[in-house]
Amino acid sequence: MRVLRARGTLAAALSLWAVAVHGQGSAQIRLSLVRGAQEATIAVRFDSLAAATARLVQGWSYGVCLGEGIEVLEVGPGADLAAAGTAAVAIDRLPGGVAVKVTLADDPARGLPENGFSAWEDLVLRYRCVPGACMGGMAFFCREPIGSLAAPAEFSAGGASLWPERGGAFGACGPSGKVRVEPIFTYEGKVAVMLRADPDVPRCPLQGWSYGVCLNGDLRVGAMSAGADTIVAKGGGRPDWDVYTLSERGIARSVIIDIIGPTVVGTDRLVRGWEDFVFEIEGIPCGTVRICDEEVGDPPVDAVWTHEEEGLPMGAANLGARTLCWQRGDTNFDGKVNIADAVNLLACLFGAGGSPYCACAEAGCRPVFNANNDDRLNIADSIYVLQYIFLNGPPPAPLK
Ligand SMILES: [Ca+2]
Ligand SMILES: [Ca+2]
Repeated sequence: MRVLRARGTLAAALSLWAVAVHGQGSAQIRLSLVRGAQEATIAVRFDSLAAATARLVQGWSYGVCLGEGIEVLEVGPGADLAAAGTAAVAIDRLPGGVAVKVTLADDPARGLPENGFSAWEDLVLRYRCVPGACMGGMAFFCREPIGSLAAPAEFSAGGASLWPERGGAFGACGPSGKVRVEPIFTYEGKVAVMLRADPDVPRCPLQGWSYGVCLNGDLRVGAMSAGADTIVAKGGGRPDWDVYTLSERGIARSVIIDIIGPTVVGTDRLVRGWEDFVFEIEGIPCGTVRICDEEVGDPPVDAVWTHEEEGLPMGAANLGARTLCWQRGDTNFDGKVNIADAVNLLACLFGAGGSPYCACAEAGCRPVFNANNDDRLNIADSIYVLQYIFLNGPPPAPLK
């Protein structure tokens, strides 16, 4: 379980920080909520964990709890449960979710081996988002029993109860599906993390957010700072909680606009693009910057939006990535050396203002622009690129 840990007087305020809490149990089997194969479906999946023993499972029960913004249209057994054939399946649709009870066998000598579940699809829910729903579209395994069928989540094996590990809270509606967090390479040679919403995003007042920045490859982080939009998020000033911590594998970033007051940011504001966080890259980078929901930073944080004391997972599809591999001559940083780079180089040398990336030539990207690897930036660099492309000239030298 990952939480944003806090001490002292901040602790109470930070209880606002609702993270996706993963259930605890005897953990031989993991339950997950995942995006289904078809649009607007949620699948319940089981996987055996590596240490599982081969007890026989006679059945299971669980509840899937759903926020108000999600409306269930249809619910039925998943592919593996349907194929199990002999199972007695009871599914109860309730106002707050769906309760499920499955009996595979009454005899403890029969059943499915506990270590035999691998991406077992148990249940599929088809849903729609209630128009304008904000954070209500969250789906998760219930922490308390719902209806008459389901324990919070339980497997029975040989008369004993197994408490599975529950994970995968699912943001089905609200900003989770409509707002991306993406790293972009800026013209100054830095990486900026932008929050970007679709134009039809539901209007959600967000109290804050957190995410990880996972770094792979040869990327060294220099100075870090809050982004241009976040530093004025609280009535023109900095948010109350505005933290970034660097560890070996990446950066943990978290923001709470207003710990005790009403200041929030609407998702509609994110449609224009919101610069949340900026960091410099040192040296000549080659690697991937990936927004992530993993154990990076100290303390690590989950990738969530916060709204009215709830936390909604951002969802893997909304976490962007950017590969950044500088190469000599690739003056527009798109990973290829072609005529556009020669034109861009000329624009930087002679254009009125030139390309936006010209600023980078003055701010640490000079080796990229110095295509012929001499000690000057001039028209010869552009010609060198053109000769390479059109006249079988030698390629720009490696940067290292
Ligand atoms: Ca290029
Ligand atoms: Ca040169």
